[in-house]
Amino acid sequence: MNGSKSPSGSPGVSSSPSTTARPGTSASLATSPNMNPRELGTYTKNTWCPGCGNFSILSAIQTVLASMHDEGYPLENVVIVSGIGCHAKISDYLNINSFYSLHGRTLPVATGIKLANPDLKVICFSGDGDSLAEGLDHLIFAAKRNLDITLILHDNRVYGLTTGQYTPTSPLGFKGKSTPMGTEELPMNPIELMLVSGATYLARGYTHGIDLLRKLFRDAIMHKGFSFVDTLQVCVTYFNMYETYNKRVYEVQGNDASSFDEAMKIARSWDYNNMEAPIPLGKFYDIDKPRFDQVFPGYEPHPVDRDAKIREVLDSLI
Ligand SMILES: Cc1ncc(C[n+]2csc(CCOP(=O)(O)OP(=O)(O)O)c2C)c(N)n1
Ligand code: SF4
Ligand SMILES: [Mg+2]
Repeated sequence: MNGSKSPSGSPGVSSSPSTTARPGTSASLATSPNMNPRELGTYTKNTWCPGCGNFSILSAIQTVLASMHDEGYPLENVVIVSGIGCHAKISDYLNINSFYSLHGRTLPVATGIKLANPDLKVICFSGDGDSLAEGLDHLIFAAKRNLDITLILHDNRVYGLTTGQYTPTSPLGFKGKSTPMGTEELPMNPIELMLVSGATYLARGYTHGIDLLRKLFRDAIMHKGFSFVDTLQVCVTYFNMYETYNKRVYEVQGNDASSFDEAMKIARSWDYNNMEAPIPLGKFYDIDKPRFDQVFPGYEPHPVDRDAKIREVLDSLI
């Protein structure tokens, strides 16, 4: 991985510590207790619109990563992968190993990283266009394989970066740049799709509910297997759903997360189109199942002498 944060919209890789990290923070990542989540920020100019739900996702993941650090988890073992879209700029704003990939190709990159080094925690940040349109096949296969990867979906139900076209989760009649008369398509239900595809952890969060969001992100990252958090991330500029969501979201309580049928029932209780139905948030499904990264032919965990490897790379540059 190279050491520079790539500009917004460009594919590339960067490693922590990055050149845009706040000074004095990188060396402390693995050692100092009680990390301030803000230490995981960067100096890159933030270009998200004021009020965008992406800020909550950034803040929630910073808190979760800082708490993992405080519990002794080495943050150099975390890699984030993003697609292309407004959501993907999170790679620029987080001082963590990152790979800014291509639109729709978040999961192939994450799969390669995980299979090459199964000791890494791989967290994908993807958009509803990124993973449910152009990258849909990759999403289904990642769930089918039950890869040990987390995917946080910034589900704003619109193409934000390209200024407001409909996506697979936009409701029927959504008016945007590509559908000025309103879309004629019914939305898909990503949670239902992930459940039948084989994902082993499913949850929904909302960017106006940061405590729950942190809890779900942490839970999903700790889960062994493919975890998917559909995050209702409001795009204030092209599809402002704050008022609607604020009235209708509620947290599921007491559900049996080991039950496929119960998870399906909760998932189907809101179909992304019905403007009246309550919208469940929380953990819907959580089971154990063999994972692809355990059974991949030829896979064997191989401890690496990190210092020797770094010396070898440095020597090769002299
Ligand atoms: C291969 C490829 N196809 C299409 C595009 C154009 N493109 C860039 S971002 C985007 C949509 C982003 O929407 P989404 O994934 O929902 O992210 P958001 O901006 O809403 O966070 C598209 C179609 C591209 N850059 N590369
Ligand atoms: S266009 Fe929408 S998703 Fe993109 S930064 Fe602005 S509010 Fe957020
Ligand atoms: Mg989107």
